Amino acid sequence: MTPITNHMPTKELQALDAAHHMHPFTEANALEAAGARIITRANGVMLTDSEGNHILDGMSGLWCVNIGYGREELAQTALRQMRELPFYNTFFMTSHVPAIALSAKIAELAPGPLNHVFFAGSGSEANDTNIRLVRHYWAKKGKPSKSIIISRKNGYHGSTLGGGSLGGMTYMHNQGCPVIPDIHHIDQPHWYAEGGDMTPEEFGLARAQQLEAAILELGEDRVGAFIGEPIQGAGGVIIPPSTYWPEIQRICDKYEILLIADEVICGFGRTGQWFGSQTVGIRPDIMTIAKGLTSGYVPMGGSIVSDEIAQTIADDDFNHGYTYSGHPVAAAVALENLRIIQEEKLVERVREDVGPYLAEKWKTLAEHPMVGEARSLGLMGTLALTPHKESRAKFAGKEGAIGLRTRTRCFENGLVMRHVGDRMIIAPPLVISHAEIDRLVELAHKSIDEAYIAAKADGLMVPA
Ligand code: PXG
Repeated sequence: MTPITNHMPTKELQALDAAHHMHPFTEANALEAAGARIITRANGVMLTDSEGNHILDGMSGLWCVNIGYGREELAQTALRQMRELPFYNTFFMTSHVPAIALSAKIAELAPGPLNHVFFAGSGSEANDTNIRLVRHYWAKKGKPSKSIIISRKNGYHGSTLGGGSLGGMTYMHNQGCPVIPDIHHIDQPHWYAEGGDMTPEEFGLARAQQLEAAILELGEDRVGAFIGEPIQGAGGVIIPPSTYWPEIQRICDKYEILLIADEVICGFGRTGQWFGSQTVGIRPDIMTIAKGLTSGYVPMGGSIVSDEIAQTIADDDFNHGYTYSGHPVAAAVALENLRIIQEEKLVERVREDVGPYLAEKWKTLAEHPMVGEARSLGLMGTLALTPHKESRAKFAGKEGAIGLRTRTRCFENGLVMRHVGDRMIIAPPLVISHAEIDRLVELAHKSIDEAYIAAKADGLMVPA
C-alpha cells in the first residue's frame, strides 16, 4: 500500500468536516463527537481510509459502484469528453452525441416498449419527473383527475419533496416533507416483520390486493399510477413473496393504472437481470434509473418511458427539465460503464455465478443464534437480527440498537455492512470474487457474533 503522505491528519480533517460539512441522514453532534471515517481511495471492492485501514465495501458505495472502483476506462472517458464537449444543454431543440448514444443504448437494454429516456441528475429528480410525467400523460388522455400515485410504506424513492412524498419513510415526512397532495401509501410486502401467521404466499397476495382496495376506495378515475421498487432496498432489502408482483401487475392492467418500477437500486445487474422488473416478472410503463447507470462515478439518473406515454405527450412542450439533463460527461461515462457491464458479462455473472455463490454462503449466517432469517437475491443480501428465532421477535429495547452495534463491529472488523433497524444488508459490487464473498461472510459472522456476545452480556437479548 502507498503511504498516505499528502493528507492532513485525520483529526484535522474530521474537525473541518464537522465544522462546515452538513451530512445527509446524520446527526451532526454525534458526527462531531465521533469524527467521520474519511475514505481516501478505493480499488475493486476495497476502500482505504485516512488511517490506512482497508475495508471491504459490502454496499458498493451506496448501492451504486456496480463495476467496482478504480476503473481506468471511466476516468479516460470522462477526460476525453471534458476535452471535447464538457457541457451543452439538451433544451430548446439541441442535442449532443453522448446523450443520443446513451438514450439509444438504454432503449436497447430496456424491455418491451420502454424506448425513451428523460435524463435527470439523480434518482430523486427522476422520480420527481415521473410524478410530472404521469399527471401530464393522464391530462393529455383527457383524464386529468387520475392524478393520484399509490406507493408503499417503507418504500424509498428519494429525498426531494416529490421523492420523499412517494417514499413511505415517516421520519422523513416529519421533517419538513409533508406528503404532497395525491400521493397515497399502502402497506409493504414485508412478510418476516408483518406476515404474522400467514404463509408468505398468502401474505404477498393480501398485500398486493391492498392496491385494488385502495383503487376502489379512492376511485378508479382518480388513480394514475403505482410505484414500487422490485426489491425494496433502503427499507431493508425486502424480497417480496412470489405472489406479490404478479398480482400487482394484474391489478394495474385491470384498472389501467401506470406501473412505475423504481430500478434505482435493482437496475443494471443487481438482481441478475438488467432490471429487477425482469426478475420479478412485471411490465412497467416507466422505470426510474440512477446509481448503477454510471456505477456512481458521476451523478446521473433518468426515467425510461414507454412508447405509449412518450407518443401521448409528444404534441406539446413538456415544461420540465434540469440543466444537467443528459449531461455529456455523465452520459459518456454511463455508456462506457454499460459497455463494461455488457462486455464483462456482469449481469450473467450475478445470475449464474456470484449470485448463487453468495446465496449459498449467506444462508449459513441463519445458523447463528441471533439471526432470524438470512436471504439474498442476486447481489442483495439481508438478515434479520432477533432475540428469539422461532417467533421472529423484535428486541425489547430501542429498535435498531443491536443493528447499530453490529454495524459498528463490522466497521471495526473491516467490512461495510449497513443496518436498517435491526436488519443487516449488503449489496457488494458485481465484480466481487468468490474469495471476497468468503471474506465478506466471514467478517459478517464475526461481527454478528461479537455484537451478540455483548448484547447477551448487557441483558439485551430480550424479546419485545
Ligand atoms: N429510488 C430508490 C429505489 C433509491 O434507492 C432513490 C430513488 C433516490 O436516488 P438519489 O440518487 O436521489 O439518492 C434511491 C436512493 C440507504 C440509501 O440508506 C439509499 C438511497 C440513497 C441514500 C441512502 O440505503 N437510495
